[in-house]
Amino acid sequence: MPTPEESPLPLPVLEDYAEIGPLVGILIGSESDREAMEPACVELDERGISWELKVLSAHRDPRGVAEYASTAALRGVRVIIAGAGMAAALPGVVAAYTDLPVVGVPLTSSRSVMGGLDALLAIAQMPPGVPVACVSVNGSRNAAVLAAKILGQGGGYPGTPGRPAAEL
Ligand code: RP5
Repeated sequence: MPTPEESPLPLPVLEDYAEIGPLVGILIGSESDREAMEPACVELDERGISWELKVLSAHRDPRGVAEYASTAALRGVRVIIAGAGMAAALPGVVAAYTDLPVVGVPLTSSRSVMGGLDALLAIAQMPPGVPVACVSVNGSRNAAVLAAKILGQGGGYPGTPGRPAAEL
């Protein structure tokens, strides 16, 4: 049994996440995805919506993805946009770790199958109960527009005190 100091994934201390985060968290599976997500950043900037972008791979850094996704809401993030190519697990894994809405962006790369069909299916074909909103291949601008629309909704999340799920 490892001591807390030896633990490969130390439990987060609440104070570590007390800072106010941006409204939108943008994740990409690789540095090579950055350019394709630029339209989302521009769109959010034009709308005056705060955002952050982090490179976190569901396959290469699953613990990092788990920590980001499970603590994002604590920092004030309200929507997560996740872009990935190929076996694009990132949006789905993020959705597994958070109740925040997740918008997935399937991306093309030089090794994509059928221009990004691989990533499109990987993101859209989520199992019941764990939804990811999926935009078009390389549709990062639409992901930002959708995030803005989500942020524009009032009434809180279903099940929150102001709006019980049973009344929806
Ligand atoms: C995916 O594999 C990434 O999202 C990226 O689109 C693709 C290729 O990644 P690199 O090999 O360029 O890092 O996980």
